[in-house]
Amino acid sequence: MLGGNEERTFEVMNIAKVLINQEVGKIFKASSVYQTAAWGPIVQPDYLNQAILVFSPLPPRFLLKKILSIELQLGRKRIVKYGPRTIDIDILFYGEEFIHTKDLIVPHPEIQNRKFVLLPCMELIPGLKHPVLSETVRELLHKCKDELEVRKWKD
Ligand code: PH2
Ligand code: MG
Ligand code: MG
Repeated sequence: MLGGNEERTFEVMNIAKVLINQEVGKIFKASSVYQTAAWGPIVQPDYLNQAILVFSPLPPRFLLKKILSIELQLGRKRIVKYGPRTIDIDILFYGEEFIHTKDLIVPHPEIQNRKFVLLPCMELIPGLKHPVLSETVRELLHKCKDELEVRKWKD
């Protein structure tokens, strides 16, 4: 999932997709871009979020490394946890695999609590089964109680 809430976010998201295609794997599908109210403890501008479905030959730890390096190339600075950022690239799912290491937990532990994640995923992988919760993305979205606004974004 791509996200960010600074002025250049939309442009940076587009460059991120070019780099992901080149360095991570082919982007097979991309969801609409959504404008989403900021989730979490910090008052900050709305985010743009977009889910992408990538076919990558990379094993998870190399995938993570690549993504972090793309974030850095694009000027990501980690200043405040949950705070504003130009670009954030998160691995939500890795097929239907469960991964739990020191640096990486997949599926992302908060998927089921965030409508800004589930709604874009619904466009790409409604039937994917969450390997820990044993429910599909469609089922998780129907049950999700997050009421923050998520709507399609256009310029
Ligand atoms: N990312 C955050 C904090 N809050 N809210 C939305 N809507 N979208 C995000 O991508 C997001 C957020 C950083 O952890
Ligand atoms: Mg994130
Ligand atoms: Mg992140």
